[in-house]
Amino acid sequence: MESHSTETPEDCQDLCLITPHCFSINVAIHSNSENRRLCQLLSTNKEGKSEHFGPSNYFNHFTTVSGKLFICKDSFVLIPPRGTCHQHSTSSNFTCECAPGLEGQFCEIGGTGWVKLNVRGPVCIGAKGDAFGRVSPQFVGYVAAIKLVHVSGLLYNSRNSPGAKWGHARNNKLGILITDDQNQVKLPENFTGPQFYTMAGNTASSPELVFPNFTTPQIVSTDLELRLWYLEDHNDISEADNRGESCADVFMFYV
Ligand SMILES: [Ca+2]
Ligand SMILES: [Ca+2]
Repeated sequence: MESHSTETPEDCQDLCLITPHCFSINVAIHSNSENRRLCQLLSTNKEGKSEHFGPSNYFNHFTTVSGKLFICKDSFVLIPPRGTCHQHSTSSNFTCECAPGLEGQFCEIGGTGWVKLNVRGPVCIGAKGDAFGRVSPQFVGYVAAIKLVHVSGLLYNSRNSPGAKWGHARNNKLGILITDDQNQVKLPENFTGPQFYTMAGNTASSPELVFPNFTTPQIVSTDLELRLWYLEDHNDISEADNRGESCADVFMFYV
């Protein structure tokens, strides 16, 4: 289907994941002199056309399970980021430690629906001083929505204002922004700022803040860093009189 050269088998897998109709890959066992390996993207898998696949001295063949997991059929199993698998030293069996929310021998079960991102306690969003919270996906997949479930704390947007979970207590508008690691706003979609905003189904005091169904599901990987900001802190506008923090569990909806 297509040939590329990549540094690692994982890079080749990532290419396959974002290429429509790619169901399996061949990755050269040996790197070339520039430390790169031939990476072939294939539109079929071993089960589909087995006569084309046999043990090879040149390639490791990886195939997808449930469209998300890669398994090396001919030697060992692996694949972060859904889990890490270790072959037993005394047999050809192996054990996989799965990412949170996943299970199965190959970590192939689960990973759809709401999956919690923060595994070491809630993520806290401060009100000033660039006190954003950080969170990253636990595994690769397509994500269609994100939600925050309030755990504790309130944000105060001025000295005398009452507190709110997600924004402005007096007008009940929302003030949580989700950005990338360059502080570019990704959610809410079509955010124009700098004002507090509204989003159907949510208020500043809702138990949950749901950024619903993105226009297009986004592929996410474990090296993605999302930042959760209070709007005034992100914009560096009127933050000096702010106080408090809001702590939440963060979930992504995998499809
Ligand atoms: Ca700031
Ligand atoms: Ca303020």
